Amino acid sequence: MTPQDFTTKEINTWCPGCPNFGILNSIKEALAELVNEGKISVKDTSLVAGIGCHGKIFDYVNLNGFNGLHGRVLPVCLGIKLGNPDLTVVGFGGDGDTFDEGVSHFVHACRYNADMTMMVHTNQVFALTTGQATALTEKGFVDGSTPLGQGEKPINSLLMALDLGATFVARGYALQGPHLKELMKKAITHKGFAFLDILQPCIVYHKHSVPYLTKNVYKLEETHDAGNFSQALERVREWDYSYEKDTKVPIGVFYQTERATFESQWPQLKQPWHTIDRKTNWDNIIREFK
Ligand SMILES: Cc1ncc(C[n+]2csc(CCOP(=O)(O)OP(=O)(O)O)c2C)c(N)n1
Ligand code: SF4
Repeated sequence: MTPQDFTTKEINTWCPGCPNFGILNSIKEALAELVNEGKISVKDTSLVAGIGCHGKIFDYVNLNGFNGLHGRVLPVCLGIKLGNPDLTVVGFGGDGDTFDEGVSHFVHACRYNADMTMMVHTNQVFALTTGQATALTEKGFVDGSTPLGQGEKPINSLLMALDLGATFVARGYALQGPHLKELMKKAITHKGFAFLDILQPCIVYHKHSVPYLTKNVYKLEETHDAGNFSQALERVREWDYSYEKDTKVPIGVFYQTERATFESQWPQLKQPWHTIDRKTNWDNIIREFK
């Protein structure tokens, strides 16, 4: 397979130059490579997206799935996983989608450790609705809905995920495609809940993050042990999603571990019931409605 095999006929309506294009390219490359390596199959892979600029990725990747409600990516992913644990499930959310409307789902997804992946397009604004502050926007950010400046500190989503028990915690940068593709492959093949934060600066409503990130992003790989939880905590604290100081911003896999998945602990799912070829008994159904 090639990345082009995942292209759809939909007209792309992202702003020209939006880093979401980088995410789109990387996911198509990651999926093609995983299929070619025999690690996933197209038929058994499901894509879920939320509502927002990020959510349009649903239209641009040729995979089955579900474009859900704002903030509800994770419950849909979990429903798919419980319906058929053999499927590979990949969710895409915005930072508003995931950490405002959908924050409770994120909390429990980290705790449950179902075998699925959540990729968050972190642009630190509600971009589709013209740039209001999200839970990840830096303090002091001014826009039409916060004319006096955003009052609260942003959530550090990686720190939150670690504390809540996510078994794979990583961050990529939409403008570093090859590195992001590798992170996506690792996240998708991880057994358990994988959280991949993707820095995706919105070049319309949060454009100051582009030069900042381009200057400060660096790769963790050489100096970091992803099996060490204390080290992971230290590294995710290096940048707090704010822009006051010229702080380095690490990307890469911060933490990876193994523990029992949510679905492996459900006795009902130990029987391969979802593979049974069930026949519809129309007579019974009609009788019920008569
Ligand atoms: C429950 C609900 N609240 C609000 C909206 C309006 N809404 C649609 S898209 C959007 C912003 C999405 O922002 P984010 O999730 O950060 O994604 P981005 O557009 O930045 O990719 C909002 C607030 C909605 N559709 N549903
Ligand atoms: S508004 Fe921002 S996030 Fe949305 S498509 Fe345009 S540049 Fe991308």
